[in-house]
Amino acid sequence: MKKRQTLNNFVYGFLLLLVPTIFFLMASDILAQEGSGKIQGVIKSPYVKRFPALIFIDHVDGTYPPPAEKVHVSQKDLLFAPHINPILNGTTVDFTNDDTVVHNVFTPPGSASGFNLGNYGQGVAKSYTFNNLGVSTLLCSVHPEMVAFVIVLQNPYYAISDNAGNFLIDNVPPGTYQIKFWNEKLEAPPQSVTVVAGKAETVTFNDLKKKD
Ligand SMILES: [Cu+2]
Repeated sequence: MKKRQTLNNFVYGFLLLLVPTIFFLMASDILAQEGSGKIQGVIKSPYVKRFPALIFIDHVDGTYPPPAEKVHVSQKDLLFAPHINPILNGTTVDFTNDDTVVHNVFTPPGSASGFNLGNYGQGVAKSYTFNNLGVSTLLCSVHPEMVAFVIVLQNPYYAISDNAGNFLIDNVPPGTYQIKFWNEKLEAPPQSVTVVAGKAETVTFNDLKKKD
């Protein structure tokens, strides 16, 4: 008899915890659906398999402070990694030399931010804080084949296309936006999209031109 009572108490206790948990999860799901929408789409070009594209919202109302932690770009095996670096305005990037040879980091004319971190050897890290919106090309004066990109954004709503050219920007506040396309080889005009809470809007980029 006593054993059974203990079991009953356990079951009641479990239900007392479970029921509010279920309601909480349901409510938070509804709130998430009400609060935001998605932008999904595809880039119709064979180039995006080798050269992924960055899809981003030009401007979203609000302020989006940079992360407290630095972003890391490595120079390893004579490559910059990552190759494409979307960051929020004000973000500091640590550039580390993870090779045994000397590297350099500089941005050519036409970049949103102009800097040259000098030449430095293995194990050394140098930092730069990006305060200009737009694209900065990263080059190494020692190895002309090395190239990468930092794209400084106003807001965190962006995506990099996958192998098939698909992309998804999630948790977007409702509103009408300009969707911009950036790719190192291709260009496409911006598109206007209206994001509705709880819905996914589809954007297709098929008007692609090779950059000069
Ligand atoms: Cu180098």
